[in-house]
Amino acid sequence: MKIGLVGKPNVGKSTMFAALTQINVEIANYPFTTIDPNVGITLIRARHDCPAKLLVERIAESGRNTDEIKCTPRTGCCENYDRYVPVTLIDVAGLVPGAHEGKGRGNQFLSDLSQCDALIQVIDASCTTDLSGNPIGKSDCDPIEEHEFLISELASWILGIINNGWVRGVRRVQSEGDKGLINYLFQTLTGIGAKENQIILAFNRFKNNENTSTPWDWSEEKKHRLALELRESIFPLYVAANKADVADNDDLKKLIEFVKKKNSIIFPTSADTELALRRASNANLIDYELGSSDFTITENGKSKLSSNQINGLEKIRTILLRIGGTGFTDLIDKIIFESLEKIVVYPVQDENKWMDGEGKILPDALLVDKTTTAKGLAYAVHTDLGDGFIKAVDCKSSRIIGSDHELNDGDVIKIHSK
Ligand SMILES: Nc1nc2c(ncn2[C@@H]2O[C@H](COP(=O)(O)OP(=O)(O)O)[C@@H](O)[C@H]2O)c(=O)[nH]1
Ligand SMILES: [Mg+2]
Repeated sequence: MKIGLVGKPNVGKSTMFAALTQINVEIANYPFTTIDPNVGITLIRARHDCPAKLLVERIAESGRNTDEIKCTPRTGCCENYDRYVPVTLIDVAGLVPGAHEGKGRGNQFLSDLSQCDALIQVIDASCTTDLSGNPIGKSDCDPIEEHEFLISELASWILGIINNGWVRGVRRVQSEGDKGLINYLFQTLTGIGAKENQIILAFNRFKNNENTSTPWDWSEEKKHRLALELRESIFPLYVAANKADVADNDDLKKLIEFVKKKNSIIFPTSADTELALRRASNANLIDYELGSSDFTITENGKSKLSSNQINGLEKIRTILLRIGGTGFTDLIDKIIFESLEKIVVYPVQDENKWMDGEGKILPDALLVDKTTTAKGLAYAVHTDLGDGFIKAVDCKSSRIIGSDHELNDGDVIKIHSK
């Protein structure tokens, strides 16, 4: 699962990236935080207790000792049965007007973008920069325009790709009908990560309002409308209304209403604030729970912080209370679990002890689509496991489940395979 942070320069993408890829849940053995200067891992909390809790309860009920029963996540981590799973973040710098024609860091920008499953547009809701990111002082800029500009830029990029060879490519509609067009789109867009079902969804939405015959005669405007639908399917776009700490409330409200009307997700955010809080938390100066709208200064903090630093933190507290938290935890949680409809499931090798072959308890927590079947999970773990699939066991209920059984959030699954 990869989420790209996009937006014009100076809106706070890198600050947000730095804040979210700092792993600030208490763990010793997390293998990596940053893979690349602009690729990192953030952790999101599953919406259920780690199944280790149930395991401990069952073992305790049977009168056995539970001291050694702790989950051992291979990736992510677990704290007090809050299970955190990794999501990759990419700081996709370089969006400027004309990026789709290669302006700015145009081509690098587009290849970074191709890897993403979803995008968060970071918008400067405080309106202190122009469309190219130059500081302009507080002005009557329009964050909605900024949002629409990105949507149009992304569609132009997609249009550029499908237009290359269009007339010859869509000829197959003569013999194959709509299917020919869908195949053509899939073939040209697979390079930017498009899946066939995404293309079919986009095409069907387009077809609701448009005549899809004789595509070789379509105007550029009509193809652009198709590109807009394709963009929406392939790169769902969400919004962080950043610099909310200094934004004008009316501007913020307008933007939020606009984005919500399009059924997308938006939260007011403050990347600066989140970064400061996570750094202070990592240094054990404050106790800050992700997503919270307050924090406490630790004993260590009280002894180490200067009065200036304490004042700084109190200012941050005022901001936090006013904007109701920094917004990021809610934003990413809603994107992953509501909009993209992901669930977290736990494949194990031992259906009674919920261990892998090395005795690790609940080592893997996988983020998969909520329509994932038992066999689909087998494939997600390993192709061989999928190819040799015989049956699976729902370890919580000990019931045998077949290949087409759809999994639920929090399931612990043992796969039997040849
Ligand atoms: N007031 C305020 N400033 C912010 C916030 N997030 C980032 N900034 C500032 O905005 C400027 C640009 O941030 P940066 O992350 O480099 O933007 P990028 O070009 O989009 O990567 C820096 O001076 C940041 O400190 C925020 O939430 N509030
Ligand atoms: Mg940057």
